[in-house]
Amino acid sequence: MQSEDLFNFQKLTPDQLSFFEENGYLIIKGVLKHEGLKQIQTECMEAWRKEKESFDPNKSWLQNALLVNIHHQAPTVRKYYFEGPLVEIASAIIGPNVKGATSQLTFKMKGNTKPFGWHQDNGYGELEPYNALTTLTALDDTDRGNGCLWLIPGSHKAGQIRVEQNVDQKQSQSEIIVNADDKLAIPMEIKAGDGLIFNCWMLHKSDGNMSENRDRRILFLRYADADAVEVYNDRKPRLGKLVKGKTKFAEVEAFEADL
Ligand SMILES: O=C(O)CCC(=O)C(=O)O
Repeated sequence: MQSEDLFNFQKLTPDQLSFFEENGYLIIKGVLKHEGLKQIQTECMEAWRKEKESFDPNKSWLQNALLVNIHHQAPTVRKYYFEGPLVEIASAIIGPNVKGATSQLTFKMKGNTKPFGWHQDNGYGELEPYNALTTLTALDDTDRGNGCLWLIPGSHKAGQIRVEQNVDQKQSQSEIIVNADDKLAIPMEIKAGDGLIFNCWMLHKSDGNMSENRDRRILFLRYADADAVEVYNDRKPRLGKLVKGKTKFAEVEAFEADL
């Protein structure tokens, strides 16, 4: 099937771009077409069932809710991540040279009542330059009942928030929780197939999925400048597929080039 039958290619308007700049986030309606949503749901569930059991309160967030590198297992996700509408959208924000930085499922299935505290995505694995873009594509309708995301518009303007973690916390990949004022937060209630994009410094969180019969499945894809480096890792280049433009790093150029 052609990409155009699966995805809704679109260019951000000047109004959308200035909304993003001011508020640090943007909801983009219907990035996935009906057929694209169906294919991605099916492929992701196949991968999920292979690796994950049902929610266990004694397991970590990572074990219960994340499945990394989903584009290795799901061909429609791969197409969407590498060549879908999000690439041009990311480029309008990041610039002409863009790489994929992360692909994962963040699934909060029914019964997963664990909240996820306030944080910035650049708090986990700091990248520079500071223009990486998180994109969340909803695979279910998501609202307050099933653990939608909340964010604080404009909070990206505070820049990088440094959270001290001791060695044990770092090694156990424990959550990085930042102080934030819940009263300023707004819920990101979006429909299956819609996209939510936000700045790497955006403060966001989610509550537990309190619904008895609705999953809250999200496809998380992050993009960065093609030359972005990992500040926490001796400033080595983040390895991710070059999806647009060029890079000065040979290892980035070669990374997943044949995938
Ligand atoms: O899946 C969620 O509810 C939270 C995910 C999130 O905030 C993240 O992955 O950065």
